[in-house]
Amino acid sequence: MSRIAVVPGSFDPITLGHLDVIERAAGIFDELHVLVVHNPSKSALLPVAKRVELIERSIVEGRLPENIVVTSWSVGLLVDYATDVGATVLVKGVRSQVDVAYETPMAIVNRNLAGVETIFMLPDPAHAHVSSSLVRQVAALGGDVSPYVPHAVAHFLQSA
Ligand code: COD
Repeated sequence: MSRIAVVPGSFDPITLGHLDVIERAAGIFDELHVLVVHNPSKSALLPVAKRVELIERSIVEGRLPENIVVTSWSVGLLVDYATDVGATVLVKGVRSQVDVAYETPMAIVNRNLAGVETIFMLPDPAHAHVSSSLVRQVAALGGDVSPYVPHAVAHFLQSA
């Protein structure tokens, strides 16, 4: 049986922390869907289509492995997308107890709603302090974001 998982996120923009989780998860599952989800509680910097494009360009710097699908979702529950594509697992990176506290209720509700399990993946310590909001802030103030994001994202933000 083929194991399909979803890595959901706002990815506004994708960071080296996200990328590390995506590339490790792609080595564990037969098929991995990287899903840009519109999060209405966050004000977005980038349109969803640009976030998808930057993820595609960032994964193995533009060479998308055959088992990775990058797409977006804005209608309904996250588990509806997972069920539609036959995924049984959500993969979430957890950097701290704050992330665990935020993710745990969603993991329980997603299992109750649709039997979809959530796996928490610890970050590479080199990227554990990185977040999209930090990147947006550094970029807005004219700082160098290249230590925190893939080349494609740094190039896009610094030429925008
Ligand atoms: N290293 C490792 N992991 C990281 C890092 C890093 N440096 N930075 C972020 N992450 C993880 C986050 O902890 C998160 O798991 C994931 O990467 C995505 O992060 P973001 O910031 O891009 O996205 P969020 O936190 O805005 O999450 C958006 C989701 C859509 C994934 C979330 O809101 C969600 O799961 N919503 C569920 C919607 C739903 O169906 N609700 C009803 C039932 S719960």
